[in-house]
Amino acid sequence: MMKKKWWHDKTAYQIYPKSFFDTDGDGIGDLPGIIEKLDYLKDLGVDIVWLSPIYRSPLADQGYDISDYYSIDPRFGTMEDMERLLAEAKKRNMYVVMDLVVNHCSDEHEWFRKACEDPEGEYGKFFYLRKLKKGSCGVQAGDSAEGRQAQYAVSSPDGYILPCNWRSYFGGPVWEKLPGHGDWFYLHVFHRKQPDLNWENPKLREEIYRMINWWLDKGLAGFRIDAIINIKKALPFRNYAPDRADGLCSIHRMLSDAEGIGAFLGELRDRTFAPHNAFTVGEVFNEKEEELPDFIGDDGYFSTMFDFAEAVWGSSPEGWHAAAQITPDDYRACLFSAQERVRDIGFLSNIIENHDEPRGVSRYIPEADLRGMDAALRLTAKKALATIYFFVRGLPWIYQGQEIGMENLPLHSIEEVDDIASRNAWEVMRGLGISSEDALRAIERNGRDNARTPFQWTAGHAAGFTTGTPWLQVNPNYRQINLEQQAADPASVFRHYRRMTALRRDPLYRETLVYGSFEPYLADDHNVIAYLRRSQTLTILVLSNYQREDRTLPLPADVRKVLLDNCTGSGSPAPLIQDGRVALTGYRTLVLELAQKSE
Ligand code: TEU
Repeated sequence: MMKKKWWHDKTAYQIYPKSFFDTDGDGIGDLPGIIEKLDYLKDLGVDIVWLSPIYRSPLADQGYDISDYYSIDPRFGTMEDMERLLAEAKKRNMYVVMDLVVNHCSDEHEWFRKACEDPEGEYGKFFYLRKLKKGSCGVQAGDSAEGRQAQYAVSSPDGYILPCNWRSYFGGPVWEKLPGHGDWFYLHVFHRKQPDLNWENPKLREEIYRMINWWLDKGLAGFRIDAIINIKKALPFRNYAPDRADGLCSIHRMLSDAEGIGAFLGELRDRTFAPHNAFTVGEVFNEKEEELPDFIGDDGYFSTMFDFAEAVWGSSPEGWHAAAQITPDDYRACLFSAQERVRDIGFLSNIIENHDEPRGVSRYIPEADLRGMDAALRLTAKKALATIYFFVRGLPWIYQGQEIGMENLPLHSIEEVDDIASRNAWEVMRGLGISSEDALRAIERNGRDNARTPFQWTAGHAAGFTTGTPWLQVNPNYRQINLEQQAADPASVFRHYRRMTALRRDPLYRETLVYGSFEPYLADDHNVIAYLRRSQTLTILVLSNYQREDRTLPLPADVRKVLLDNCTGSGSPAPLIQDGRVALTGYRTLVLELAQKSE
């Protein structure tokens, strides 16, 4: 039995500050806006709030490129605002975690500026810098290891042979010329304005720990930890067989070779998080199977980590145009395999979307279904998805706007797109000859702007997000989808989320919903997504007819009580339960308390 932790029975929420609520009319969300909305979040049933980065930044990657870890970017507010937010959250028994972005910093950080001044000095060693030579690439030097290395080598546009042929997550080689130098280059696995920090250097690690402790001493409850698996590179730098015509290979290929990240993560935990009993959630892709207990076990590197099984399903190394669209059965398989994988090792953090992903309702409800639905069925389907992910074992996260069923943003031209990942995907697809129409559709389905359009508070100007001009366009559906309208509608997605958080907190059911076992039900039944949560005293069944067609489904035991019905408030008749079966209309989803087996 895992050790009980203070955060296990909580509900968490991710705020993307730039698009949450703007109080000074500059079209950018800010800290005073978050403070103003704390009561809204409390009423929704939120306990833990993660803020995407608000540190000083040039916003080359929307704040995931930090130029000063110790200050708040003036666009979002001041350190006084931050301290006020911490105090106001505390008054409401809410917990604030910030984004910890330490695989890289901004190229405008003073460390990097000093590295440019003296690449061989102390700050040059905070990064991966290499003095390179010109030469010819692709030389065939036999099939020796060196030969293969040589044959995959790539060079910079001006002929310098690069230390490795890895491709940045945002496209192109991971090596960029060091500003002010002709033959010095620096590594960046993300954007060229995000130079990687050299975690092999203990002096760099000490600086990072000092900063983390400074923030934890301020009263932060913990951190969401950005891209952390990338801090351990497979060294020395080596080439891998290219996986595209650009001669480069995916970072994931290198990460599968990287060994020993635990030394860094264990030291990080022991020097910062553990002494503060901090809550931490790792953004971890590519972890190795055997590492799971080390990552999120009782004394793991992190308290929890996100389940990305559903988010990464169907992605293709070729590009966004080749990504497969997930079906309900695929979604169920991902959800269940993630639960099976973690079992009693620890707690996953469960999501249907975040600031890097498309809107969950546009991804996990089949596009054909969603398009053909009338408004009522659309609502039912959104609440079905909400119920299914919310009650699996682990910590449920709501991403801003998810609670009102915000949808993907329709696009008419690449000019509308802000996201650097989407713009890179556009170049890749167009370079492969994909039509601009198909490339734009692929960006609509996969782009990060989908989750970054302003929160839709009202049907008024700019959806009530700002009195000015929003930094990114508001989704044109804001008159149909906004909080003000949904708060007054008992059948709305918002009111359903509020019922879900209330059920999770209900003293009668909390123990079972938090610590109960997870047991798939009807796991092979096409378009049915159902599972049991069992404790010593209670059995709860989550049962979803996840399709448009009606279904009558068998029940594993007598029903004692309908705890939640995604058609509440919609005028639909109560579900017909008789002879051990339940009749469910399209996307009807129920949470049922069942008679215990012994009864
Ligand atoms: O993302 C890490 C990451 O690797 C994936 O989310 C994905 O590869 C990336 O979003 C590109 O599509 C984190 C942050 O969540 C993301 O917003 C940042 O862009 C990235 O790290 C760099 O800090």
